[in-house]
Amino acid sequence: MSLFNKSLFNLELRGKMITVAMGSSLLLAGCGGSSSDNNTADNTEDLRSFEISVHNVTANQPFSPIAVILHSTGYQAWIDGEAASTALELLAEEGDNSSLLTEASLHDAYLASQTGTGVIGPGQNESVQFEVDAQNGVSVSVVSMLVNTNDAYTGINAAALTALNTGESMSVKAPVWDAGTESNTEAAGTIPGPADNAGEGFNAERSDQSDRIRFHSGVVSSDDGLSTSVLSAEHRFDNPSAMITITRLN
Ligand SMILES: [Ca+2]
Ligand SMILES: [Ca+2]
Repeated sequence: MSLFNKSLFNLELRGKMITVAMGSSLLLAGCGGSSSDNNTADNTEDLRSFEISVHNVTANQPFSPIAVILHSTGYQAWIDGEAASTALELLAEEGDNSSLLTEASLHDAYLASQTGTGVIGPGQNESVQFEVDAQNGVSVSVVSMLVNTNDAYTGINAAALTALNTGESMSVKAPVWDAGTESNTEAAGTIPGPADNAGEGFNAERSDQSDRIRFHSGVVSSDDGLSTSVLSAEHRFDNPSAMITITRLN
């Protein structure tokens, strides 16, 4: 089992655990005897439900299982131009979202999170739904690796959803980011996706010269003169790599 496949296996287990935990939370909310129509002094909840749908629009860059986090103001999965956290490095190099989700769950601004159920292939999409208490505001962050790269990822960084009315949607064209933690060699043995069978995922050494998050400059590929690249023209990408649609359900 390659590192990537092993990560997916662990993620699927984790996904089930998170789903159970969320279900329990919703059940407890329902048993409290209050509803959004009950304007008692004690009822300060502002329950809102959202659907987040991630559509892969690349030619041949499968997405690792998505990490989707709902939170109030203050949480950021990354900061442009600054060094990636180790949790983001793990996701961007190996597609393993477990540390990022754990870190988010410990943040004061955390509301809820889910992992995707598996890889989202080119042309495919996956949707997840949430119900959260939005009384302190609600934003969404989404992170997923482009697995036929060294350390590229896509997503949304703390997009505010508070102004969305019931039934309204917003769409985000998500660009590709370079985590800045691994050099973009495209070389055999360095890429966890299917373009490089059994390539290495996470390596704690920060071999990228910059060690800062920035827009990804794209892959070169063997078709464009990088003879040591395991990638070909079909692995190129241009922005956006994902269309992410958020709908407020109620
Ligand atoms: Ca890089
Ligand atoms: Ca590294």
